[in-house]
Amino acid sequence: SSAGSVVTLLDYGAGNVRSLRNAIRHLGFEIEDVRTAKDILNADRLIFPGVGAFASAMDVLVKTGMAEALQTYIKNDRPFLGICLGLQLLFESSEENGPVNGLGLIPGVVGRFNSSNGFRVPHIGWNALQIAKDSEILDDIGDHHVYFVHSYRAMPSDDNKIWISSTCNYGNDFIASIKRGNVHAVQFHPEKSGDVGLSVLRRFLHPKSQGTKKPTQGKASKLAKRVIACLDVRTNDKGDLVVTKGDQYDVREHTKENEVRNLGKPVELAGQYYKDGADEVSFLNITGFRDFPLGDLPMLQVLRRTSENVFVPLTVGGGIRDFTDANGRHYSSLEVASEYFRSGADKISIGSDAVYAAEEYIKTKVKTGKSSLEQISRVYGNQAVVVSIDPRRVYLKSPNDVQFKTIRATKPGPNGEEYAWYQCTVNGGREGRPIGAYELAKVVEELGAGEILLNCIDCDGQGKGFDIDLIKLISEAVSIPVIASSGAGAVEHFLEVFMQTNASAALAAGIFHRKEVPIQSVKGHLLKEGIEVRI
Ligand code: 1PR
Repeated sequence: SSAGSVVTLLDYGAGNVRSLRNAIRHLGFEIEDVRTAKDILNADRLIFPGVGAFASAMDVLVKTGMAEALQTYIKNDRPFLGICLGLQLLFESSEENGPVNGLGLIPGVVGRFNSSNGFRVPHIGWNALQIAKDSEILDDIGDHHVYFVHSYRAMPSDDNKIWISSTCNYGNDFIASIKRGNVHAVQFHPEKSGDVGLSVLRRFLHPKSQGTKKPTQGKASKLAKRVIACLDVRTNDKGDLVVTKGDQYDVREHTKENEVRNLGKPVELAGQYYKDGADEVSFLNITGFRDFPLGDLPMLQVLRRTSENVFVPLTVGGGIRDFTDANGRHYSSLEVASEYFRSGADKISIGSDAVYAAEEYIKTKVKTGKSSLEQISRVYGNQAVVVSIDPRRVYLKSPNDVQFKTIRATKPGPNGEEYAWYQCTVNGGREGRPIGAYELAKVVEELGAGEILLNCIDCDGQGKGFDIDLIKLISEAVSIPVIASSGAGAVEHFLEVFMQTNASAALAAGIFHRKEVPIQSVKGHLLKEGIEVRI
């Protein structure tokens, strides 16, 4: 490889760095991995994507001598780009499981977002920046949105002012990027921020050759509402992995052959939705409850191939649980999740196994730390763990008919019932469980979920709109972000869910697969009605 087209990457193996590798390769660069502290000192250009928790990252850096090498490298003003935790580690200390000392290069303490006043934590999603000073790498951003996912942040102060190149507001102003000489760091994820994110990486990799633009001042921005495209994936009867779509979770055609409905190929559709402006893409391996995903390698292949070209966050769910195969080999849920992360997922989503964990916790009131939910969020952080809820509406004559949280139904039931509760199901809606969506949501937040994907079996595939009663109930019950899902049939339904509930994102499948409503029309409509979206 010719000098100048190589970038050194410091990856200590704690999460999904595949997307960053893909983005760097996409921009025509080769990657050299740091193996020892010396490789840091010898780098021409170093990227440090911090993943995982602050304390464990510092631990590795100190033990390997890399902490000292990084301090020297940065003090010598060598070209550096830190991402996310790679920004936070430059500060004096962090409150994350701490206080824990950082590299101490920038004055300040990294603290947790305060989830009061309706600001949900983690901060997940797209925000615009307030540019504080000229910082070559941000020149193309202007008022475009970039993608954040974090619960901790560094705050601006008089002591660190000279480092700050942009801030972002989420409840309070926090530091979105720093620049001093050749040293850059960003709290957002350029590798997950679409084209504008890639331009940040490009400007870091090719300094000066880009021509300088006068950076435009970003507008004051709220967290944008996200529009997510969801791909339900399974093997059809011929053995091909297809994107399918159910009608109240029934994915088979009502023909004599009764075949699995086939709406396209997963990698191609995901790539299309990225181009169309989806803020996120989710894959749900809908038969994961019976087909173990590590046996089902095509799904991992789908993730690997998708992450080569799709530079927005990817979530994958289905089959995350402990498993013993026919030969008696045991796999932990953490191994399944790790394999998904290594293959390019940014978040994993847990359905059935989270229901069992919540039931157990309600019964025993003991956090064992052993559930898939607890283990994965401890290792990868709660921002990486989504719980998918698959409830079914059950009408009641009186709110006292069940021990679960009920709502007064906006539309009465078939026999004039005025109340309803939302019963959780497992195994793709096949089995109802003795727990409500409300109870589940509260418990999984406590057990470490960072986000809730809220489906509704009654509305799924019906195109009549989201279940507003349900989404209101859950989004008011928790302080983590809630993704509204099931039932979108028109652009107005997205507006309705954002106007009437506290949902942070809205997900749809059928209308996008059948090309009835393009993603851009959804966003155009929201924008016109005054809802902030990423364009
Ligand atoms: O239980 O951890 O193995 O996870 C299984 C996952 O697969 C869960 O997230 C569960 O929601 C999902 N799943 C299981 N069976 C089905 C099915 O459809 N038969 N799909 C299924 C869930 C719901 C949404 C759908 C929206 C929007 N699909 O993903 O995309 O309802 O659809 P629409 O816009 O067309 O109305 P585990």
